[in-house]
Amino acid sequence: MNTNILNRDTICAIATPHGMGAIAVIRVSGYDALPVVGQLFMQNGKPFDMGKMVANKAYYGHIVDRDELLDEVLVTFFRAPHSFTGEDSAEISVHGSVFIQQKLLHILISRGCRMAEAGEFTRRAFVNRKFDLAQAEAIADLISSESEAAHRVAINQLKGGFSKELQVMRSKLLEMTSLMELELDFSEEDVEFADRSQLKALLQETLAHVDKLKDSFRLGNAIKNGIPVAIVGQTNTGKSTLLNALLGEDRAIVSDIAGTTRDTIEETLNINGILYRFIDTAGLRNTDETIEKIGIERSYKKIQEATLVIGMLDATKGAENVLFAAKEILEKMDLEHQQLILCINKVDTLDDQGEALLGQVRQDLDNDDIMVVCLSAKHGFGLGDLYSTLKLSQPLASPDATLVTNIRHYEALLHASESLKSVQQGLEMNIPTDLISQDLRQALHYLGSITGEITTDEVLGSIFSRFCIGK
Ligand SMILES: Nc1nc2c(ncn2[C@@H]2O[C@H](COP(=O)(O)OP(=O)(O)OP(=O)(O)O)[C@@H](O)[C@H]2O)c(=O)[nH]1
Ligand SMILES: [Mg+2]
Repeated sequence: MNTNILNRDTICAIATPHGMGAIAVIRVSGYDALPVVGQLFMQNGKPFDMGKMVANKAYYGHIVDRDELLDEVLVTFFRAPHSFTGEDSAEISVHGSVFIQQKLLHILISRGCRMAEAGEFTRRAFVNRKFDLAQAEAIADLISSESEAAHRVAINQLKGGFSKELQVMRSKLLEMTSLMELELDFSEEDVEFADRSQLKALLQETLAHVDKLKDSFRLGNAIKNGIPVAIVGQTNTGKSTLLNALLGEDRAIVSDIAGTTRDTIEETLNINGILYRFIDTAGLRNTDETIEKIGIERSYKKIQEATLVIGMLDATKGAENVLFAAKEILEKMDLEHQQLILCINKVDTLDDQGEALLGQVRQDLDNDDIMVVCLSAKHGFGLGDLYSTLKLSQPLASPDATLVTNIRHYEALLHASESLKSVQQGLEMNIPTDLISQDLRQALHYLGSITGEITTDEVLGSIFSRFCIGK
């Protein structure tokens, strides 16, 4: 039985990556999924008996259309509501020829199915309450996760931890709002059902929680897309050499001509399960050259956007220059939100004075939050120290902490936070209950929009259109 009576279309799509593979999986879901696939499926030369079909079991057989054998396949049938979409569905594993995949789609369409739209399987699952919107988005994140950390964040969201936190907050606020709105019905009588001091305490607690989730976006987003690490410093300090050494390939041009790198170069690298986005930048110096100036502006912007900054210093320039250059980078940073790793590069040229220089820099900066390492990017010396320092400085939250990774969620939390602040102010200023309850309703609306308790077709359309076809 189909649980979603509003949508009786049966949809089909290739669920595996496009192109040739060992096998490919075609998904069919909707009202006629079982009879349509059942009619094409044969076992031992006989039509498959759908009356005896056991759900969730893989059957070996053949797809035959009008007496023509298409392929040897495995078919799994699912009965609503026990399927991914919550509808009757089938998954057909065929050999991964592009021809077979396309032909099977054509056959399914000729028998009344239609091609699924992007994200339609997941959208149907959401409509059939298999999971909420935040969990549906977590599936997309899970599929695209490129590192252990991104995977962990997505799987936590899929398990529903984030949704549960939001639900608890919403139900407490909803209870308060209902009590306040009840007062409006008795406005003549000047009664107070919602205890104001209790409401203030609840607001404080909820606002702190919302703000914590909102602030986790910076880290959540960095984990999902790679922690941005800007490699900055004066010209010729060895920034591009370091990028190449980290990547193990000649990605950026290296030369002893100052001002070699004009534009930023970004590459991602997975180090011990964490995805980093290393950004090589144009060297900082005073110049009248127009293009180089634009490049340097970009370098400053990258410093500000980065979670981690690697400040490259040239050991051959002497202690005074090294300290000056370090401070120049520091000035552009916000150490409350960003971390700095200073790399004293080219120590291979220094005989034994590397350690002394290191000590001097540490002493002069007198800041334990700034890490300093000695390096020879050219010869690969000290890279191990840099990896360990990166690991130490990586702004990782505890494994169970909820991290917001989705910009839509972030914006909803931002609005919810603003509405809750208005409620707080309203209470302080004793403004009328109906205005306060309006702000509370706004906050509830924004929190509810994350999990999809409150949503419009337009919002759903824009979310699911970003999924691939077959998801
Ligand atoms: N001796 C020594 N030379 C190095 C080291 N790292 C880089 N160099 C040299 O320093 C010069 C400049 O290196 P780059 O990597 O191009 O420097 P950069 O900081 O990217 O320079 P710009 O792009 O001009 O800002 C090259 O000749 C490198 O070979 C090192 O660890 N030791
Ligand atoms: Mg360079």
